[in-house]
Amino acid sequence: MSVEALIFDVDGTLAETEEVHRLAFNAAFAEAGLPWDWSPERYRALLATTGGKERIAAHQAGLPEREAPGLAPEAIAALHRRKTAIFGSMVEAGALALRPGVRRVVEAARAASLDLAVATTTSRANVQALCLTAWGRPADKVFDVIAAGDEVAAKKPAPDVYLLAMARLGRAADRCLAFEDSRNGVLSARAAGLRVVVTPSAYASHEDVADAAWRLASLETAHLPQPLARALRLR
Ligand code: XBP
Ligand code: MG
Repeated sequence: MSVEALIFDVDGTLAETEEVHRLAFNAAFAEAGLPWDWSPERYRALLATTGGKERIAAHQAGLPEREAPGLAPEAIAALHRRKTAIFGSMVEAGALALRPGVRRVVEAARAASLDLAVATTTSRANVQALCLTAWGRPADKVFDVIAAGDEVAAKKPAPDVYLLAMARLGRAADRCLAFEDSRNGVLSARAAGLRVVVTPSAYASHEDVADAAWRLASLETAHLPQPLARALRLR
């Protein structure tokens, strides 16, 4: 297996972000005077819709008519901008840590001269916040390429964001490996022709990720499949 580039999902893969996203959504709702407070169970169901704006719209669409506030797309976008700002402050305050093994894999990939990319549904601002706190460096100093949700026509499980990452890397799918945590992410990467390493996140632990080539508990060195460990020169 020839591996020249690693392409990482962010939410759930680099860090267990979804609980922080949930709290940021709820804080933005409270600030806006909306009577919405997503429980972990409700949020787990809502994660079937990728993208924060799309998730808010899906929630509103599922409410009985008399309970729906009738938020137009611009109002949803403004609410989501506030949620992104709250999420950024929470990350800056130390709400997130990298998942086990992630730091070592990224360091080893650099040392082995592999390219590093991000293919995420979330915004560039959120990737930046995570990189600044977890690595103490801006996102473009950690990753060679960043492809984010609002830069593509269709979010995961569509392949668009992975295709964009590969186009920016200038690499074909058979030279890249995708890292994901969820079913929608695995479907997106597979639709782009990529092999996938999946490390299911807390919110995605129940999902069917059988399309991934490898399912691991984490990216700690002991769990890495031989071809990946070899490409990273870890074993
Ligand atoms: C993650 C998401 C994101 C986050 C929130 O999916 O669906 O929507 O929950 O991010 P994946 P925003 O990990 O498969 O990319 O609110 O910034 O959209
Ligand atoms: Mg994810």
